[in-house]
Amino acid sequence: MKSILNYVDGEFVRGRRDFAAVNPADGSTIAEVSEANEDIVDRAVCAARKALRGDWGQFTVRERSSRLHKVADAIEARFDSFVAAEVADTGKPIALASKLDVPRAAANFRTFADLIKTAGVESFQTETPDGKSALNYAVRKPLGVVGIITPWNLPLLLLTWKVAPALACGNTVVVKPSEETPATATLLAEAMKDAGIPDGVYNVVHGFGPNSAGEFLTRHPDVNAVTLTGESQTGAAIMKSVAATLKPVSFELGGKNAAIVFADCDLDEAASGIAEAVFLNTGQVCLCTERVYVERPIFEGFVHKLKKKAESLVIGSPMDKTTDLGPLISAQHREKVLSYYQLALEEGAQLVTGGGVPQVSAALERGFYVQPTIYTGLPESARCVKEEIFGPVCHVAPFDTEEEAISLANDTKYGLAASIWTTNLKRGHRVAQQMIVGITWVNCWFLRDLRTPFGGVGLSGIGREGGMHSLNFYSELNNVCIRL
Ligand code: NAD
Ligand code: 6OD
Repeated sequence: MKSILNYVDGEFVRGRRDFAAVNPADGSTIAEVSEANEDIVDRAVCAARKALRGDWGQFTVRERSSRLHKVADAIEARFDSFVAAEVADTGKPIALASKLDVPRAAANFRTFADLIKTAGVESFQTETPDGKSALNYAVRKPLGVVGIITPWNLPLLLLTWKVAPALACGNTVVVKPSEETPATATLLAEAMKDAGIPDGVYNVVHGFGPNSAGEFLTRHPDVNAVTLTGESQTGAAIMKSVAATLKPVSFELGGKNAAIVFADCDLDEAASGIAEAVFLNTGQVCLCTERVYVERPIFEGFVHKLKKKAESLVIGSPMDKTTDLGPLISAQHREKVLSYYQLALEEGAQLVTGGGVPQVSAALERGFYVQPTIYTGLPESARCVKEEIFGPVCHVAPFDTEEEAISLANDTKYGLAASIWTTNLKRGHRVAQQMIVGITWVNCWFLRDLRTPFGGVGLSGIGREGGMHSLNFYSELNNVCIRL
């Protein structure tokens, strides 16, 4: 059986006990993962602290940038291994991992490698009371040791989305990948070695959240900042854990994202776009749409088209290049999603399609598959309309006016993403600007430019990452004021 070990100070390290990594497509155990106890987490943080004082701390920005490009090269050189590891851990289709997850990991390193070389800082010439002046300018410095905690849905993409800017700013990191998907963070350690990243700069500790590696890391007094992508309640738990040491946090959390479809949209484009937004990665993307509001005159036609899209998705083995929909991440998550499928009916929903477990081949019978599912007819107060389900499911409801659509879309404690579907450009701008979210797409979804602000409002997060926003989170600015 393959072992997945912790990575501390350039060495692979075994913990005191193991837990199983399971392939969601067939329920088989693919590896034994070595859980980091508190001592290993402490060693990782100490190694990261020591590395700040070593070569890494002396590197020029140009040198750091060049090493980060080499990390991207090393990921590309191991492309097939990263894809295979990500597919086995998550059950996502190989086509998706090859098109999205692994290329984005390399792009994350290249983007921040380039950005750090050109990033400016503020400067002001200041008039002083005596009629003379002073010069103020800010100096960018690393925060120190950054604790990075990531989820299972896009494991490598989301890990590198934080590791790349943290390293670009000169920090060292200890990462705690999700217990469900430990493989690619560990493989990244090999890419770091190939790229000449000094030992101790990138460390990996495996384990769970509470009373395990996640909590040991976030409460460690020598960690300078914590960044999390995960559930909103995990953000709340980590906030408590960092409170005693006042660590800065950046949280990218859950969502209950809405799409608004106006009668003047391109109906085929909207149906395709929303099908992707609901079902990509089996609905396990924080940005996925779970609430669709459709202007009444096109409601029936839109539901019909979305149903056809859902029913045409190929459910199957993640290793098959034609598969659109893989399994959910775990048996436990499938129970959760199926319980919402049941709850929707109890809350009065009409089932348009799906609602259960699909027929799959004998080899996949122990996998965690569910059907892509569409409901209509729920009241807005229903739990299925309010709570994040994180599966391939949406509720579609009609609306009559633009104001009503805006109010329905914004009636949530979350605020991550929204999409607007209209051919009226003025309306697109007007409605988009009223969405209470971190990102609004018009006639598209999950179209990313890594320089733009990314984050959420309310239960969807604290802070923004992306481009300069990431550089600002992962650095301390020291303002220097010189009397001239
Ligand atoms: P999760 O919150 O259960 O776990 C995320 C990570 O936090 C894991 O590594 C876990 O071990 C760790 N963790 C859990 N409790 C902890 C604690 N008390 N202390 C320290 N670490 C702890 O999330 P998940 O189930 O892995 O991922 C799905 C969730 O993530 C969904 O809610 C989804 O919307 C959200 N998400 C958000 C974004 C975003 O960018 N906003 C992106 C991806 C996923
Ligand atoms: O594209 C990104 O940078 C990003 N953070 C995506 C998050 C997806 C959530 O599952």
